[in-house]
Amino acid sequence: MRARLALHVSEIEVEHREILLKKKPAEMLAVSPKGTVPVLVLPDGTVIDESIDIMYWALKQNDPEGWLVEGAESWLEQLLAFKTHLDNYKYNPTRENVEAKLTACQPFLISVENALKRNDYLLGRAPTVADFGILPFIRQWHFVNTKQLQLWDYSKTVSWLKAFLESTRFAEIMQKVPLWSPGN
Ligand SMILES: N[C@@H](CCC(=O)N[C@@H](CS)C(=O)NCC(=O)O)C(=O)O
Repeated sequence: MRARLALHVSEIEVEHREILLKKKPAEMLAVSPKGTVPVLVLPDGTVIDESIDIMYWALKQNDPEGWLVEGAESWLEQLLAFKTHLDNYKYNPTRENVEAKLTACQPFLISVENALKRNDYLLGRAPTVADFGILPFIRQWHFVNTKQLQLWDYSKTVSWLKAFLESTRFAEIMQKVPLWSPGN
């Protein structure tokens, strides 16, 4: 989602090959054996297979809305720990220590809420790569735990997320793309 957001704002045309994770095409694994999406293959054969790297690559080509700003990298680094706790929560089939896992997510969410109390976006009055790099994970968190955001009163975070989910850009990147197969 965040790779798509950056490719969208930078107006870089890509051949979008939608795949099924449970049926990864050999063509994808040949260029990126780790088997995660997204994978971007450049015309010269260079492979970029981390979403954050795709964001930065795209924005370095063209950054019409000024998403690349100082301070964004520090937010994106802080996100890593939150993402680990979120994944622990989401993918733990036994649901052991659910509360502890949720609590582990809290410091990052509090930082986000506090930043949004000061400004409309994480780094000021306009959204940047920090907002768009983080929002997809706040969306995931909201889906796995809608109640918690209300319980803890993260009202600024909820409004920020809602505006993102209702934005034209979000609607455009979420448009359904037919599954790719080698013949099409
Ligand atoms: N660090 C990678 C992680 C990407 C990732 O984990 N993607 C998931 C889908 S959202 C995936 O491809 N999982 C592989 C699988 O489910 O087989 C990135 O951000 O690009």
